[in-house]
Amino acid sequence: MDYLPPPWKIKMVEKVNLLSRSGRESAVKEAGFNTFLLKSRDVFIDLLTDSGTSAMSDNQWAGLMLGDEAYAGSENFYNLEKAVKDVYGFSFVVPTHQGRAAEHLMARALVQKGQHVLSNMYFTTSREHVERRGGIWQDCIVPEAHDPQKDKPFKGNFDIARTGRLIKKLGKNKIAFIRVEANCNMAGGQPVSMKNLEDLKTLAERHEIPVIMDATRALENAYFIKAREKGWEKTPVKKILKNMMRFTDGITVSSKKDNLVNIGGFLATRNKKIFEETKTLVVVYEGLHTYGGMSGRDMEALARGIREMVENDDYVEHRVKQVEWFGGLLKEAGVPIVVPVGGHAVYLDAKKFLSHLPQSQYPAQTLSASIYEECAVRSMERGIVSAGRDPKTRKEHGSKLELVRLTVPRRVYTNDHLGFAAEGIVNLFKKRQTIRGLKMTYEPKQLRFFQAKFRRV
Ligand code: PM9
Repeated sequence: MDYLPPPWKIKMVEKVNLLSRSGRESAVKEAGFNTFLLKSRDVFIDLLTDSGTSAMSDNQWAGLMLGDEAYAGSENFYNLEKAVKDVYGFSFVVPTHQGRAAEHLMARALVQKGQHVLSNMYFTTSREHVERRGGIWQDCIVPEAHDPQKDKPFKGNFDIARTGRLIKKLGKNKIAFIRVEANCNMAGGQPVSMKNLEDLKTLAERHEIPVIMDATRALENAYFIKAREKGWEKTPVKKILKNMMRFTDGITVSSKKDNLVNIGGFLATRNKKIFEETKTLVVVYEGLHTYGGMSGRDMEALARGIREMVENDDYVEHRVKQVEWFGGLLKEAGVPIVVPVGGHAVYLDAKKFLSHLPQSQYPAQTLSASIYEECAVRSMERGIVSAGRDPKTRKEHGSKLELVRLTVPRRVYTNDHLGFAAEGIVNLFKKRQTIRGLKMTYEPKQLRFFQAKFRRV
């Protein structure tokens, strides 16, 4: 059978409200046309993010009751440590309250002022922490990643030749670490191949540069390797995931995604020096090294989520295929999306959708606000606003991609919900010429996309 229905059933539900058109217009205006500033109660279908929005299983909820809230040495920490070791293969684990905290510790431990970090493609918070250390970020992703219409299986791959040239030019001492993001978010949720990971590690090892993976969505990446890379078709996703980790020296993880919890994160490594440094730092910035900002019950739900995501391949297969199905509805109707569809989200190509708007009028921000007005569906801008500014020169980083992300939370929405969202977006596409652009009226200094405000041009 080709079609796999959700390998779970619904035990509890949460009511949502559908606000009237005029109610939505006032709500988004009040939010400064920034979907981050909308109130959750005004949103019918929330595709803002897959971060912390998963539905936990009965087994995870049961785990919450077993929280050991001791300040030190909580039983739940050891369960978490064991789950990370079994599933990801790392012996040293530092818990953090969420992903950016793991990035913060890693950047503090590894980056000296003036050093570079080479990445396939930046993530907002990852780059911010490196730049705060005085580091310089360099994207080295394959060129096809910048072309939303190019249908290639591994658009998250590193451009190995360019990376090699940069290492030669800069010298190994000028490079703090290589950061590879699995299922690369800003590129449209695009995976990295096993071969690319292996080539990257070989190159890095030759120059003694550590490779740190952002493994936030490594499970979904592992599924793509199974589905698309020769030689891996018959291997369980659990084994593929562990094999990916062989080509890294450590990982940072926002557990609010793959790991199926509402809060949490960790970093893990096999490198004793990195472990010692980050373990020292965690007590300064997060909490004791056996809780790192999480409660005991949160760590228990996380330990269970990590095991659950790889119990068999059905969960992740359904997850990725549901996102693909949603993208297919839009593509068939002629709506421009990034292809192939990513692991966690469908990305609309706002440059094409609103081709009458210049990038200075924020097409992706505009489209995201208009989708909400049209059908009460919340999405996220992933374009020039998210790209932000260089902290020194204050010049805009700029962005070749101008995307709107429709992110699918895990185990939360049925295909009915996604069908409703697709229908609203297709209707909007038919009247796209009537949509006016935006002007920014308030810009925060850092990570501006979270809080910036706009008005209609
Ligand atoms: N990602 C997302 O919606 C939530 C915040 S939006 C800026 O995609 C990666 C690849 C992420 C990520 C968060 C983080 C930070 C690190 N790496 O949000 O701090 O996608 O847990 O993780 C968001 P935390």
